[in-house]
Amino acid sequence: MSDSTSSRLRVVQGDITKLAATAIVNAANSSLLGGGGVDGAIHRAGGPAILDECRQIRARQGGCKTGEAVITTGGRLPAQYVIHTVGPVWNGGSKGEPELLAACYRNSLALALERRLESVAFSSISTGVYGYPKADAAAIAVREVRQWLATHEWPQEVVFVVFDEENNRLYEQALAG
Ligand code: AR6
Repeated sequence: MSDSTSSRLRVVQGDITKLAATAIVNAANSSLLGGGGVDGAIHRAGGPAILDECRQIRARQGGCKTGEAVITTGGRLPAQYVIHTVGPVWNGGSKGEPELLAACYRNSLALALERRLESVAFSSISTGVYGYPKADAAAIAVREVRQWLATHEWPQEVVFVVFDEENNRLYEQALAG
């Protein structure tokens, strides 16, 4: 990794709803109608404007498929936008989970490029209720974001927001490797 790429990438431990990034990335589900985990926290903190826009997207394109991403307002969040991506449910690893998880990162970054978003903060997609093994998920997240930053100017900065100590350690390891 070049120095210019590593300086555009960091790990922060805490609540993603408090982060003043240009966009934060939500671990949503295909309905786009909200749920528990980070999704629930984002809708609670951001208020009803986010769900309103999710409903409009649903009406237009029928939700969001696994591996894809859509963008809405951040409502009352410090972040301007929320990118909603739908991670794969872990099902043993031979059902295309790694490719789908990688697609979540790439498709979210593609939205950031399209809109020239300065900074994007990712939650650890699929590593909660969806049960993706955390070390493997961290390795995929770091690999995809590094590859993207090495070849694209936007977003200018990416933050991995980890909630728990275990993920913090795993991301630090993945970034050091
Ligand atoms: N800030 C940052 N990270 C968080 C926060 C927070 N406030 N809260 C939880 N995490 P999950 P998934 C971490 O379960 O596995 C929802 O119901 C958490 O520790 O939120 O992709 C959706 O509607 C974990 O590492 O998402 C879907 O139905 C990570 O966020 C389903 O869950 C992701 O955990 C998606 O499951």
